[in-house]
Amino acid sequence: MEIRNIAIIAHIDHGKTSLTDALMRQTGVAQEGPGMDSDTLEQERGITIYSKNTSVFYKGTKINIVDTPGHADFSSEVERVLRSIDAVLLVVDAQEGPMPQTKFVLKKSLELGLKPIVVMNKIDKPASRIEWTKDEIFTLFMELGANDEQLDFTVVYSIAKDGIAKTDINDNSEDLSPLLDTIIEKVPAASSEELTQKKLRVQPFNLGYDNFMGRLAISRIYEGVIKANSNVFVKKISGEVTSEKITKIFTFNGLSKKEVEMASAGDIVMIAGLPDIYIGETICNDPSQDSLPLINIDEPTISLNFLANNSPLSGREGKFITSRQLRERLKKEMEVNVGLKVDLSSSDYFKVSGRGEFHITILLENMRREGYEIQVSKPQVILKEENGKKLEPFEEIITDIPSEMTGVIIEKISKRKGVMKNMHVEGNHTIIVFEIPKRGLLGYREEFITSTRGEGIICSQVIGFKPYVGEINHRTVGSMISMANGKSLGFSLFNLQERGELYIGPGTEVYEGMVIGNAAKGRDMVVNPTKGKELTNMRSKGSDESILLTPPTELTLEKGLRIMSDDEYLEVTPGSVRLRKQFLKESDRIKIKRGNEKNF
Ligand SMILES: Nc1nc2c(ncn2[C@@H]2O[C@H](COP(=O)(O)OP(=O)(O)OP(=O)(O)O)[C@@H](O)[C@H]2O)c(=O)[nH]1
Ligand SMILES: [Mg+2]
Repeated sequence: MEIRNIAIIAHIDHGKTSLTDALMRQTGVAQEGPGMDSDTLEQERGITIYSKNTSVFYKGTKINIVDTPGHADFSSEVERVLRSIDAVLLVVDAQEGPMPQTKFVLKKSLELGLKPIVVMNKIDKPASRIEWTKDEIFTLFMELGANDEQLDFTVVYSIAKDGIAKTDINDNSEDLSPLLDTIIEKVPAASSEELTQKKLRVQPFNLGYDNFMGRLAISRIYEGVIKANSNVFVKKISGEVTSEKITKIFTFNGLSKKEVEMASAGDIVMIAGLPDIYIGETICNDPSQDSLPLINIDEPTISLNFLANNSPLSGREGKFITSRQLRERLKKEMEVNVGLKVDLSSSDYFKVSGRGEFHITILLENMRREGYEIQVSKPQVILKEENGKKLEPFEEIITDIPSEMTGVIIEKISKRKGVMKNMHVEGNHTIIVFEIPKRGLLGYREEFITSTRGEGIICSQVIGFKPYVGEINHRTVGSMISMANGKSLGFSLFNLQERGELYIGPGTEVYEGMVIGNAAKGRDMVVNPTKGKELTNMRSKGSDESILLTPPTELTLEKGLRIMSDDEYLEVTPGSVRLRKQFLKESDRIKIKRGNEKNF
């Protein structure tokens, strides 16, 4: 059978998964109902977190499709996928036009010599700007140095959510056939008799895990035929060659996988039986064969410590609370979470490094749902040293804001060492591009949303390491810390709410050293949220019932990671997210601070 291998890439939310789901429905491999975003967190958040494979069949051809995540923290995953397919569908929202992620994934595709098919999606949106979007896409191709062949890209228009595509905007179309026909026509065939005749060469580009089968390698067969229960050699990245046995092979079929006895050159398969296999290694028949070119895996950019929860409230909600259980869980995570690194060398804390705050948030959310209790330290940006020079990761950010806010935003971003690269006005909006050290950006999103009153859009993308720009100090609030154990009372919260933003409401269990809010004055303050009104025999006016409390700010995982300060932990349990000081007693904190000053 003929095979085509494609990946669907785009900025977040431009419609990749809707398109993949619609392609599966039209070709009959999936019904209405849950589609590719099958993970619980994906469904709740409405975004793709993990890249996933599927295959559809059309006019006697098998089309292997990889649906990729759009969020910037998972972009390194996209890069790996691009190495293993032959063409990309670049989905672009017909109203928004190209966005930062569009630029990033297109750049990677062009560098790899891929010829994108542009799918202009959401043409049903009343505010869609088809001609404008087309021009913007063309400009972007030019800017990114596309060659003549790449510049001559095909555009297909679509309404992915309704399963409709057309090659001419004025065509009438009821389904996705125009897109499927374009794929068959434009994407090079992956399989051929000649390739199948060659000796086996297979390369994994993604990993999976199954409790019974162990590690799974999602791989492209470049040459030859792979068979279940066969002996193979694995050429490792280190240059070492190991002898292994493949136990099972699966091909993709809609949302499910099909076990097969063999598969041949051009296809994408999932392989079981190789417990130590890793992305970019070469699986072959004969150790003298050449390895396939390596696949780069992007380095993590932030790190933080995970430790067992030792707060006074630990163990109330979780099933797994010891360091040993934490270690086992993190070890398991490393099986599949390719962008993640965990240092297990210490026995009581584990340094976890990842691609961004969101990458870490997803791991924490999964763990708390499984019943873990964890404490984490503040995420720190990972610095690098090259030729004696200190380097740090930089991001490009694009902000789209109402024009009257331009001054405020530029000022705030400059304080965080952001440098303006480009600015243009569109109607009553201004679009500004900055380059900023990732350190400066940490925690900025919350502030951006507040300062634009939710009307601004901000997107970012890591662009690489650049020289360290010196200290950045932008924390403007302190923490409001409880001095007491007990339940918070409305009366005391009423008095405290004027001095900062509270994270708790009345009747919340608190402990000494727990952070219950921020302190607007900029310095930490220790307060007693459990203090009731002094009792007198007299009944006065203004009793507790008439107290008006501002609703507290809910502390989510994301928010907690962003706003916490260096000497705090975020306490994460199945039912709660709390902030606390690492040293719960004020006297200890003072001692530590004095000690630090002495050492200085
Ligand atoms: N109006 C309109 N909305 C669409 C269309 N296609 C998708 N959407 C909506 O756009 C939103 C995002 O769609 P997804 O398919 O999840 O986008 P995605 O690119 O996979 O998103 P990530 O994987 O998170 O990057 C959903 O609410 C869809 O219903 C379309 O053709 N028209
Ligand atoms: Mg998606």
